[in-house]
Amino acid sequence: MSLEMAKKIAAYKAVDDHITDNLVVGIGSGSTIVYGVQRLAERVISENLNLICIPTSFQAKQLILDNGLILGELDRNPTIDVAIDGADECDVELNCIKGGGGCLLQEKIVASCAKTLIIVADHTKNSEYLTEKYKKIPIEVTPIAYIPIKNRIESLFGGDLKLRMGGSAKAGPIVTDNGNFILDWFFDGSPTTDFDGINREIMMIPGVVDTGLFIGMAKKAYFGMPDGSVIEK
Ligand code: ABF
Repeated sequence: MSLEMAKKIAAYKAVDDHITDNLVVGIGSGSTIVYGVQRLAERVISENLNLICIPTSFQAKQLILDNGLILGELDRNPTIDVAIDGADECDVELNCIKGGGGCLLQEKIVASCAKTLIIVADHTKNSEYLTEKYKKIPIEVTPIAYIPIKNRIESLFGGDLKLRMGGSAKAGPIVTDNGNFILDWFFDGSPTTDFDGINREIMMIPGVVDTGLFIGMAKKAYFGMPDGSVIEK
């Protein structure tokens, strides 16, 4: 089974397990959630569901509009019933690394407003511990502070932080939907690394807007497997 199909079966199962009528739904970013939104649109039509969808990025907003779903916003819907989002890596305790697509801040805000956060991914995201497979932790920072933040984290925890640049050679740094930079922290953890403590310390550094460490936030994860099955944890 292709990786795309693995993403699709995970997303479809999560939507079918958690979406009912009259819900406010957080819509994540990335490629797996595209299938989740497709399934939401199918069910809105077939079951005449009333859903309000809250985006986690410009991409998510376009996905909601392109699929004919009702676009909501946190101003009107500060409490979200269920958020469905992708991840770059998910460990045995459902802690995640997110932000590979640079949308981590709004993803974390939406996740924090949700009663339930559901992760949907293909099997390559399923790990024993964070950084087992996905070696970089995105950190969104205020542009003026990226060097002092880089220096501080490297001296506190080691590893190497790199400013995320645009696609072409001449491109400058990536600028997020919120006007910030992303530092990718290349860090090798272990099963015993205290990512919760590390996250709290990094969040205290002036200029750090947020991190891609989603610790203790997800309630359930669905992984599409190569054999066509979906494992849940
Ligand atoms: C988003 O989903 C990001 O946090 C993460 O980088 C991405 C994973 O992308 P994909 O679903 O394409 O694997 O939520």
